[in-house]
Amino acid sequence: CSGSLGGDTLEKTSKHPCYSAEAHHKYARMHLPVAPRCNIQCNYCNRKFDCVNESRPGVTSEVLTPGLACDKFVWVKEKIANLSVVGIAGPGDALADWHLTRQTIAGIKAINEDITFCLSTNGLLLPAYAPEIVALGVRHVTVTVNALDPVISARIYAFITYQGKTYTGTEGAELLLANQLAGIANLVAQGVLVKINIVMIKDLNDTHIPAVVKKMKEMGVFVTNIMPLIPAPGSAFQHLPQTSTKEVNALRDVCQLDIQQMRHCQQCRADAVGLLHEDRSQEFRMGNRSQDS
Ligand code: CLF
Ligand code: SF4
Repeated sequence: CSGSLGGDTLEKTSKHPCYSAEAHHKYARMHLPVAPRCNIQCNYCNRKFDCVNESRPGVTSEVLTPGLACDKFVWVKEKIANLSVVGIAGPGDALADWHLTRQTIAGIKAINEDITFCLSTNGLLLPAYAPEIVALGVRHVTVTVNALDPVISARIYAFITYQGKTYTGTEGAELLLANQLAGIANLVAQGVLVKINIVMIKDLNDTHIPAVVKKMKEMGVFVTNIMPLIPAPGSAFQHLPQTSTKEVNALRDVCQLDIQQMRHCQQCRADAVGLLHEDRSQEFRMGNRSQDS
């Protein structure tokens, strides 16, 4: 369905610094860290640190309530005129406490109708919330899909918690993948531009990634973003090597034949503010706000 993917969405995409390589020098994004909890455990993540889905491993400086997030949006928008995107990328999963993410988006929409919203998620709860996400007007969603093969996934995810039950091994991996695929299909069918993040882990999912990319292309996603593993301190993968830029670029070159590759990702913090290559998160801490007048 392209009915909901109107000129408005395309114009917003042209000003989205992650979805448009041209836009990333000109337009800023801000992440609002309103989603601290997660419903799965990736072996590369230590939840005391930011979500590796969308961030480098560093402690998010603050977790905000939806009300404070709206205040922060007003503050940042006043100071950064070219702010085009508000993203929710953890520090946990944007859908694990959906009511917080929903309230934040609804609150900001009431202040500024034109801002573009963006969500990043592991996808476990997409089948449950895709209709609401679309109804809220969100047209840019990132899903991290690290593998299709449940045997490989079982080595990446320690457990999945879903509807009050915890699943491990291939059982958990199959459940996560089924929900990711159903959620992505639902979003694509409703005109949402889906970006797929893939964490490249040497000797684990690296040779499998081209198959993941092909499947995502078949599903109609907009772009795939292969990112290097940054093993978070304290995580199960903390002793694995960080994937090099050279290795990531070589794999992107292979996958580029199937679908466009994002190559300018900065693996941002969950409270990142500014252009992608600048980190103004500390300048815009709510805790510092009283000194900024
Ligand atoms: Fe944030 Fe992610 Fe939206 Fe961008 S980041 S939720 S799509 S607004 Fe961008 Fe940062 Fe890479 Fe993410 S550079 S980590 S891809
Ligand atoms: Fe960490 Fe994000 Fe994985 Fe959750 S989805 S365990 S927050 S990297």
